[in-house]
Amino acid sequence: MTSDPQTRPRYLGLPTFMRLPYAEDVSGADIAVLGVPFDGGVSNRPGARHGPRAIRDLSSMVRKVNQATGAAPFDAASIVDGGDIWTERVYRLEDAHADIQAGFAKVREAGAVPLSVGGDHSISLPIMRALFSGGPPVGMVHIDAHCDTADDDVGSRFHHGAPFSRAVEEGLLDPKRTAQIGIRGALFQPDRWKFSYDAGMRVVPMEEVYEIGPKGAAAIAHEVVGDGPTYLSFDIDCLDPAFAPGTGTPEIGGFSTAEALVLLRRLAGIDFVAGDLVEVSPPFDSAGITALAGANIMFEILCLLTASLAARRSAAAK
Ligand SMILES: [Mn+2]
Repeated sequence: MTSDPQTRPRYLGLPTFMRLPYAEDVSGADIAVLGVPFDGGVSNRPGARHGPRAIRDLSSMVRKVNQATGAAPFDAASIVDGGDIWTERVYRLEDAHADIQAGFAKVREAGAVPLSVGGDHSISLPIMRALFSGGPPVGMVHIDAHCDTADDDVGSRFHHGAPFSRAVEEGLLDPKRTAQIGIRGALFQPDRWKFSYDAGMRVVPMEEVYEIGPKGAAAIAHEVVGDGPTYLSFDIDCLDPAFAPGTGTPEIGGFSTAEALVLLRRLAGIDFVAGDLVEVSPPFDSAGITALAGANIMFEILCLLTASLAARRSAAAK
């Protein structure tokens, strides 16, 4: 965060994510927050391409210190707004994904930890390709109303309901170290998320969360991902539509924002190596409710990424 609002009002100037300095070249930064304004993988209601811009605007509300945990990510790490990773080939899903992958390959090369702001959930696949190809498959805490492990929908295997089946098939994601939390909603087929169960992912349906609470769900996540490198994927539709109306595939009976904060804060200690926040769709939003939730959840994810980075550095120094 570049400026103290006591000397420079928060509404002033061009809105970057959380008023961070903009850096076209992210080398030298510990963490880069990046917009991915692409929603060509949406199965029904579009608009998430406008997510990064709306979240940049509302994120000027975010402050420096996490009152609940004491974390101060902007003091603990060098964090920049790396701008948007975008594609010129927006009309062809696979080509657009290739462009997104190329953009994140540069981020990997620069050595910055990315926090990506979508965009629809299909972007997680090219991001994972760029970050994890050639290495061991990563674990994942995935918070969402949907498992997103479907297969072909109207002729595509790369839509926003399928990134994680593809990521497993491509050896990027370890299903046995994957927890999917908040799953709910009616289905087209009873075995819609068969891939998750067959592959050994730990699916935590919302019904289970009602029983064990967000603390219990976080405990399961810790158990499933263990100590290894882990990706955090947060789909804003995990929240109840009362708290996040601005999304493409809302499902009733979800997390309140307060419960999501409890869940995220309880994930501290996991070795998060990158994260994304997806599916904020401003055209369906009201009064910026969803973008504001997204901006604050980004802040929580930054707190987690910063702590993980510090833990890795102190382990490496020993
Ligand atoms: Mn999703």
